[in-house]
Amino acid sequence: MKWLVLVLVLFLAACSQSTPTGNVVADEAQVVHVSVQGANYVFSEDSVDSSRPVKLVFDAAKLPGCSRVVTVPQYGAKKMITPEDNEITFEPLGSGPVRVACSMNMYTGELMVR
Ligand SMILES: [Cu+2]
Repeated sequence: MKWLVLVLVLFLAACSQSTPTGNVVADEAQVVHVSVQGANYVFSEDSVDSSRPVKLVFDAAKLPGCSRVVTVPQYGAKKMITPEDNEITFEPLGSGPVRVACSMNMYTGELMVR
């Protein structure tokens, strides 16, 4: 009888492991690191996928002057980047370039969404 219980327990354990626990991977944000070179925002990825959220992580130490005041106009985002608060997350509404600019439009960049 004991072996039957053991088999049952192992069977149930195997079942619970193969049961999906939610679409975690699909909802996981794509992390893109952002710094400034010259007058441009430079992204660590050439492009991102339109099906998942995008998390822009700014390197606060590499944002000169007003490039710290970042806007993502298409997604209504504006943030003063600090070392403690350096992320902007958005969910792509479709494919195409997403513009990133400082609030005065001196520093600009485009991240391609595919
Ligand atoms: Cu500016």
